[in-house]
Amino acid sequence: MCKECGCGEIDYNEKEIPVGREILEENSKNAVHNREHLDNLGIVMLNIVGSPGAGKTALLEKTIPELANEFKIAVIEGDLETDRDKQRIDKLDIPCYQICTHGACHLDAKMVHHALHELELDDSFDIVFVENVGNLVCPADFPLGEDFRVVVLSTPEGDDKPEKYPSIFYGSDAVVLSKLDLMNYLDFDLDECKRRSYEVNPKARFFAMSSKSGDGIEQWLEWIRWAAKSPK
Ligand SMILES: Nc1nc2c(ncn2[C@@H]2O[C@H](COP(=O)(O)OP(=O)(O)OP(=O)(O)O)[C@@H](O)[C@H]2O)c(=O)[nH]1
Ligand SMILES: [Mg+2]
Repeated sequence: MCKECGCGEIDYNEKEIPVGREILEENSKNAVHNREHLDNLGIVMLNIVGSPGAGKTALLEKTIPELANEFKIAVIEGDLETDRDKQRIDKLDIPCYQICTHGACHLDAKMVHHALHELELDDSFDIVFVENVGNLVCPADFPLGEDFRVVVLSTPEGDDKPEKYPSIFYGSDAVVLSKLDLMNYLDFDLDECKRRSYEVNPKARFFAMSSKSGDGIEQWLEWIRWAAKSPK
């Protein structure tokens, strides 16, 4: 009921906090459980978030072969439908489990818990990459038990995104600016993007790279090597 005029319309200012809070609390508990499970096995988990098409899978396709001699890696893929991303990761010959959310706009810790068990991970593994559902908003509210969250932003999305979607940048440990090879075709200001990212989250490392050409990948790989040995 609308409190402003009593007209019987739904008052969209009313907040149904208890239900939302229960969901988030349940997710937090499951995330803690995932973290304990992985800590016991000595595995570091990275949650890769970003808009649809930002280049998350391409980043994994470029990154994993570079690290395959140093670390044992598994991947959890998240999409609304299809196992297309899993099919791409399968070509790297590493374990991969596809979650289909059938409409949900983000992964939650319970889905990832199930995937971790399906992958039958043991203490021989070092890194699990989770590619979240393409979305620059909702995954920010659903920690999965990861050690690090990485947001992938691509140059065609525009250099203003850290300011416009601050919550996902605020809680991330690293920002990967992808599709650097396309920058000169776009009105994209790299320095401005970096400044905006640091303004929203001074702690997040910023890497500019191209998964196509490989430009800029070395610093990103160095950070992953550090992350793999520095669980939170
Ligand atoms: N030129 C260029 N194209 C890229 C780069 N990275 C990804 N792409 C292209 O961008 C498109 C989307 O890449 P994906 O890796 O599928 O993006 P994604 O974020 O995994 O997409 P969803 O899983 O659907 O959210 C594909 O056509 C890629 O080839 C890059 O660094 N440079
Ligand atoms: Mg993908």
